[in-house]
Amino acid sequence: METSCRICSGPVKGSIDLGVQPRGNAFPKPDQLAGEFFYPLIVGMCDSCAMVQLMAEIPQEVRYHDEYPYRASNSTVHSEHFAGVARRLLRTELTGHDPFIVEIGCNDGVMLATVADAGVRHLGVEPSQEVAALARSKGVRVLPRFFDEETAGEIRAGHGPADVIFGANVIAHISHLDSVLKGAVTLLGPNGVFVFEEPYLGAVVEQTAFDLFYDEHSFVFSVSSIRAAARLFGLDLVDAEPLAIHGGSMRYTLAKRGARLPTAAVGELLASERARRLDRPATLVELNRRAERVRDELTALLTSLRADGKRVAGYGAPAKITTVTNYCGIGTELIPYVCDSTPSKQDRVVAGSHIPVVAPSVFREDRPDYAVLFAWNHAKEIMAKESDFAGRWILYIPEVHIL
Ligand code: DWN
Ligand code: ZN
Repeated sequence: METSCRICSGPVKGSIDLGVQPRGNAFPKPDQLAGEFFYPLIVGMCDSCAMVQLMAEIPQEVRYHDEYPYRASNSTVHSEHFAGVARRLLRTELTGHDPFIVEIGCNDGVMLATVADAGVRHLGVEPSQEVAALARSKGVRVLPRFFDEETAGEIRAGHGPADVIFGANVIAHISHLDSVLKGAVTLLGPNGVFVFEEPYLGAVVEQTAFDLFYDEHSFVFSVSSIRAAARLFGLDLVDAEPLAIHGGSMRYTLAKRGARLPTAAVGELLASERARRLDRPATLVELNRRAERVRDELTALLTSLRADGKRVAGYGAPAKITTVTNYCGIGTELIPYVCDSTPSKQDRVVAGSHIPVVAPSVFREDRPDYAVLFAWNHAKEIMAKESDFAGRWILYIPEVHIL
């Protein structure tokens, strides 16, 4: 299978095949299972610009509807992280006269609430109504739209140039990334910055985190691919900063061409990516092999636990659970339920594998022998919260192991 790169039109060959998959965050109600949407989850890297991307294109209106269930404030660690991001931007970039920040995909206002509290001019651009309402309840101004070049022009006309455009775990979702980059050029003031943080290809490869691939992640970025994309649209990559969040992310800072000098970190990370062959499609082919091994070992472990009469539950219903359970063919016969603290996911099922999502109280009362930690990027927070759990944790990242 071969397609053209969404960024530079270069050739992209499929290297990772995770089978036929539903949408990661669909979480249908048990009576909504007829006619579920499925697509082939194949991932490739562009031969020319090294951008890692899904081969299929799923319309964004299907993915980010009004009932989009993810709540960024659900984790204490995440809430603290984003309040910290806001404080830092207020200290470093939003210091001039009447500064202005735009956040693409502000979700429930986890970052902009701190900016609003500081009385700084801001605008969240968020098409999903339920999360937008939560952001508004925290005093955040929200424009209910998708961000693209046209929206950027309208915001500039109505509010003036932005000092900062921010996005977290959203820019890699947008298949029309070219329009977002053009929009950034339109909206930013001469010394403005476009800052975004997204799961990092280096972390995905290092940890065999194949479950980071699902419909919402149109791309998985690297420093090399973002530098190339920025250049194509009149921007420079001027900083890159590794982050621990979401199992390993990278924060990228883009500025208008020639406006700022790149930090030393950019060159260092580019060299490290070349050494780790993160710009080579063969690296994805190798990742595919390791994903197959995890799939085989996880299903073998769960099958043998079932044969031994052990009771196994799932913990956390992140979007990632959809990829893992559908790729591995894990259904309710191996994992009868999964618990998650997000009310909008409870009493629903994981798309495709149809594992019911219940409240954590059900898990605590049930006291299973084993729990598969699907929200593995929140391991520390969850294990501390569930310190009374007497069973054992099963992890499958970076490889299948029991704690
Ligand atoms: O890009 C995206 C990322 C980065 O965030 C999105 N497309 C959606 C989302 O992905 P995810 O669903 O994989 O995110 P999380 O943060 O890994 O999801 C964790 C899940 O675990 C949530 O459903 C909440 C749940 N949870 C829980 O039940 N108890 C989390 C914590 C910390 C807990 O204590
Ligand atoms: Zn390309």
